[in-house]
Amino acid sequence: MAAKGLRFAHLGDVHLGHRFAYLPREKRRVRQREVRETFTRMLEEISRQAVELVLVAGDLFEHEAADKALVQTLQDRLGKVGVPVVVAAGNHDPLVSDSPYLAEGWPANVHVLRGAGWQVVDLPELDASVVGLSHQAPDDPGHGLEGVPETSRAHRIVLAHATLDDLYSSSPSLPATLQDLERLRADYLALGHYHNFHPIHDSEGRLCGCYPGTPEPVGFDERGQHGFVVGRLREGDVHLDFVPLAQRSYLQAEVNVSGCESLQDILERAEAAMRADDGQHLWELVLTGEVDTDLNVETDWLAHELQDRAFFVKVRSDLVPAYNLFEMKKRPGVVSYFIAHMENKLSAAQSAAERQKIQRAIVVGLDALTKGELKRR
Ligand SMILES: [Mn+2]
Repeated sequence: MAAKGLRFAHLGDVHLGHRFAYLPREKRRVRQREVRETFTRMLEEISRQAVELVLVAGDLFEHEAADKALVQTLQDRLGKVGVPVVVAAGNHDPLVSDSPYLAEGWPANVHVLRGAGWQVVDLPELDASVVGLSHQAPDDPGHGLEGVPETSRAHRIVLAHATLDDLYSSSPSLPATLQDLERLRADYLALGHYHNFHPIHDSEGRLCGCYPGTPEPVGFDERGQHGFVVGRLREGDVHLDFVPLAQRSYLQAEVNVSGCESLQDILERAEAAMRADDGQHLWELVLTGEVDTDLNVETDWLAHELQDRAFFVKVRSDLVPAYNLFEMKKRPGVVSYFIAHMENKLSAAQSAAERQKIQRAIVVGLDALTKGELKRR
């Protein structure tokens, strides 16, 4: 007899309690409230979608921010979902001794993976098993992929807060390669840790899991759509629908300011780059190009002037201040010697990063030699 299909929701990295340290205080409160609101809307949407199982792939909340009220809210809301909810702890909500996951009061439908090592939540009514792993500490590298239990139900789901090597290579969370994960023979890989939605395909190109990403984005590298996924497993096939939920987006624009002669010019180009925005989002503007060394590009002032055009604006400078090297080389003495010396280094440079570093060194050196001052460049 063919196994019955399984309809589930997969979410992760909600980061309830995230501090938004880069925002001014009143905007921090707004974003913290929006993270909570989006979590609530997500659970309402999950109820509407009539799923049979909910998978929470870690970083549901941030441990430092987990007060009694937050824990109470989580227990209430997850209890009301009414179907089994399986929760793996991530690096931000690890199972340390005072973890709220170890407190009393979790409803019977919420199965937190509370042990060390790989564990199984057996769900006979769904003919499914969830095999999962929780972080025991923020920097827990995991137990590797040895000793993963066998299961005999029709649907085998693997749930973990884990690093897939090519995505997050610097992070310590359970590093794994696609081949490692394939050895787990999961019908579905419910992963968390990566904050942007990222589908996972097996070596034959078939969809086999995903990172749902943050439902409400929390950082400037979390661009694009944010929400959670509703999935369907049927006879070994995975089908996923992404459900967008986020209230605000993180946007980035490169602003080429070459030729600008004043801060006002730069401001106008930045405003033009943001024209499409309805004023509700969080922007990172990256200034690029070359400007005259006498123009002091104050990124803080620019950000301040742009603040009422969006929810929040941050300005970063990748500018290369430009000296006219051709003219300056004609001067006798140490300046032309310095330029010739650095140009030799430039032509021997092995990478774009090295060239950029040398170009900055030329500017800093010329500041010192011609103006007698060292500026932050
Ligand atoms: Mn996270």
